[in-house]
Amino acid sequence: MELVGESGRRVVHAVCSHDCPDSCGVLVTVATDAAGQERAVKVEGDPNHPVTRGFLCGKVAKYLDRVYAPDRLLYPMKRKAGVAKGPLVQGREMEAFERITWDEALEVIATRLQGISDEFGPESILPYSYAGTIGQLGYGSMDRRFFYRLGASQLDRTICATAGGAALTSVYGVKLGTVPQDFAHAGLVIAWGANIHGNNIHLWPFIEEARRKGARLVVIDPYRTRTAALADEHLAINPGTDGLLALGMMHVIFSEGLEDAAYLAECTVGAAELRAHALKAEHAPEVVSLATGISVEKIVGLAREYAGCLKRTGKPAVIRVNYGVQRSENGGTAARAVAMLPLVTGAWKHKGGGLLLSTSGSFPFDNNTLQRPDLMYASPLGRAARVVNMSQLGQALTELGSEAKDGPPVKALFVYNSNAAAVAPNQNVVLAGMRRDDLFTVVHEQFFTDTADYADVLLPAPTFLEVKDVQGAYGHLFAQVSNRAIAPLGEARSNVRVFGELGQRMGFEEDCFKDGDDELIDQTLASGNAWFEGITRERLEREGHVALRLPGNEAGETLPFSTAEWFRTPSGKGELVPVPVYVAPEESRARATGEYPLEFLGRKADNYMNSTFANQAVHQRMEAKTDGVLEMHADDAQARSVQTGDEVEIFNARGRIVLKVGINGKINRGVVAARLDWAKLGQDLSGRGANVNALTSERVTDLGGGATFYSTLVEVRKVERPAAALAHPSSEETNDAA
Ligand SMILES: Nc1nc2c(c(=O)[nH]1)N[C@H]1C(S)=C(S)[C@@H](COP(=O)(O)OP(=O)(O)OC[C@H]3O[C@@H](n4cnc5c(=O)[nH]c(N)nc54)[C@H](O)[C@@H]3O)O[C@H]1N2
Ligand SMILES: Nc1nc2c(c(=O)[nH]1)N[C@H]1C(S)=C(S)[C@@H](COP(=O)(O)OP(=O)(O)OC[C@H]3O[C@@H](n4cnc5c(=O)[nH]c(N)nc54)[C@H](O)[C@@H]3O)O[C@H]1N2
Ligand code: SF4
Ligand SMILES: [Mo]
Repeated sequence: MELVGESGRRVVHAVCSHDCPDSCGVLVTVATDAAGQERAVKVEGDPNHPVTRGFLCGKVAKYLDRVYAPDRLLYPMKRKAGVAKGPLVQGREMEAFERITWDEALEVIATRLQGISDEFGPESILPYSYAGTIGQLGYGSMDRRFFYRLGASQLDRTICATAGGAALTSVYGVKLGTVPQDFAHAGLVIAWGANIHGNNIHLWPFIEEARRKGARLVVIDPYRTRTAALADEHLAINPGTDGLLALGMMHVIFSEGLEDAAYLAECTVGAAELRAHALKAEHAPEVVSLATGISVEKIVGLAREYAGCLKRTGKPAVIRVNYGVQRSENGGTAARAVAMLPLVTGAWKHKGGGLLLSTSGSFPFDNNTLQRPDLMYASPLGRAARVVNMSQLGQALTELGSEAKDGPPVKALFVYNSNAAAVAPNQNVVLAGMRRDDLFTVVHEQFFTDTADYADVLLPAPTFLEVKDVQGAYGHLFAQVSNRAIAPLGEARSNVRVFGELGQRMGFEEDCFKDGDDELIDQTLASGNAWFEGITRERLEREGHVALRLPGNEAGETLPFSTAEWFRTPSGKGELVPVPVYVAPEESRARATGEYPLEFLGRKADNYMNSTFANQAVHQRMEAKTDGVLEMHADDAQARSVQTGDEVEIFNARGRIVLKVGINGKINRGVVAARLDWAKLGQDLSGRGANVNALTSERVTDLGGGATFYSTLVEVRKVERPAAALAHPSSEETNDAA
């Protein structure tokens, strides 16, 4: 979709490719200057998109600052001989790198990967990527083909959503949920571990609409988020205890006969077992209250309000559960328990009722054709390669191939779509691995990130304005094409192009390494699934977005799990067995008191996207109140003789970071919180770059092998600076005092 406007300006339909449920429709205005040079001059929301409705979040509204940032990576580079890997001073990175041509870069990479594969076996090569872009092509297409054909280790992409995904799949068989528009018809909205206002802003107007019609919004989050502050009620739950709260609610529901017996009988298996389990004394509100920190009255009140919603208001209740719940050791079980609630009450039957974790399972993309896992059998391995869990990158880089773990060591690391050095847990071990001289590291990036500082070869990547892609969403049901608005800046090359060219350079003869963007888009849309019927590239190019053909969806009337036909489990029904058994996280106040008595939440920033945007001044200004701050309760601060503005060291056995105390009433006693950002912008006492992930562990979740960012214990102590340091405050400290 391209409209020619006044004075030769073009308006191009694109899609925000950031890892956000909203997948906004975006309109990019492109102007041509006197020299014939094209430049994006405006980025705005597409008013025709039925869910994202013409506005962008604060992060992406300022996108041209990112696209045209003076510190964008625009050329391939290699590390200068003799320069050690490790954090570089911002703005002086070129002291460590020298510019090379693409030809040289591809040649060096192909030669080194071939040599490493010959000597150590192809599994000693590890790709590392996540969601720098969630476009189908950019997220995983040619890159997957390349690494499969190479025989490289497979990466299990667990860092975000696999525990919740496994939970939803175990109960429902598929990741579907209440469509965002229907939230407007709910009588009660529960935001459960979901920072909607910060992370999923396009759901908010539908919730506001429901509230105007009388609905209440209840937020369950240990932290007083923007969402919680705007809600009717905030239940500041103790981290990691959500499964127990859900069971406590079921205890009340079953003991008071508030369940929907007819729906349970028709659409579920295991209702009797779940009922007996929920009614156990250990799930009585009095017991649940002790562990969750929520009063008996509120637990009982919430259960009654939730289950009685339809009767009381004529409208059903809906739960927006988000991934916050599952970043905890037993987060898979917790997410299963929460996901069972609308099965117990039958809320799915009514427009506006149910539960939304993710709608990603609604998009039947053909990933086999797009990613070609069969190419593993054409690799030198001739079999499926070993699988490495991305949430245990530190172990992979430091232990594989040693006595601790067999299999080949990791000798080459290829990072793209990810700032691994900032986002992976147990940062000190990750960085120790990345510092290895014998590790060949390639990083494909837009900026000199924390990870780029460890690269042997650095490749420039484009932003979403510079590439074409097709995209689904995990927060709505519209497929969209993102057209290329402007040519890639400098010598930036897309993920598709880089891996296609590398494949050819390495002598892979399969034609699939020559596929272009349009061919890849056609392939991934051609799954033949009825929900994609009539959705072609040409139509998406014409219309921008097209509604998936789920039953009733085009009229906005799709009601997943309203009847038994929707379930994709082995039994064909909602599966309530095995019953969710609550266990407190090993790393939590409930299980381990003593040395590290505070629960630490290394949370996402409202104005960054994971670590993305954290280096940009305009975003830093928006986040200034909380970036670099340890948010804590006044009592915990007092017990440590610190107050707002004091420098403190937050530490545990894995690492330490230094932040300034902020006592702002957003967190309960016993819990502290800080924001995810770039490691090299912060520092620990020895001056090395570190961020919140210096404190997090590589322990994985009970289901799905996910990261457990929110099961972290720490202690906090005041930093006593030597007098000399205090006498020469940095400019930042001077500003703070002013
Ligand atoms: N502005 C902004 N938007 C984003 C992102 C971002 O970084 N910034 N990231 C994007 C990505 S990758 C994702 S996956 C989504 C995630 O979006 P969300 O699923 O909303 O994920 P989180 O922010 O990790 O967690 C949500 C909330 O869970 C709370 N929480 C922590 N532990 C617990 C617990 O044990 N129980 C409960 N009930 N709550 C808990 C946190 O305090 C947080 O406010 O957002 C996306 N959108
Ligand atoms: N402590 C803590 N840690 C967390 C989380 C948390 O809440 N707390 N959240 C976790 C979650 S949910 C997630 S999803 C992960 C996110 O982890 P990542 O996916 O690594 O997220 P980002 O930090 O946004 O880094 C993405 C990088 O991709 C680059 N990029 C963008 N587009 C392209 C492209 O087209 N090509 C290439 N080659 N690169 C591109 C961007 O410049 C950016 O540096 O972090 C996890 N880590
Ligand atoms: S980050 Fe999310 S809300 Fe912001 S523009 Fe992108 S898709 Fe929309
Ligand atoms: Mo994520």
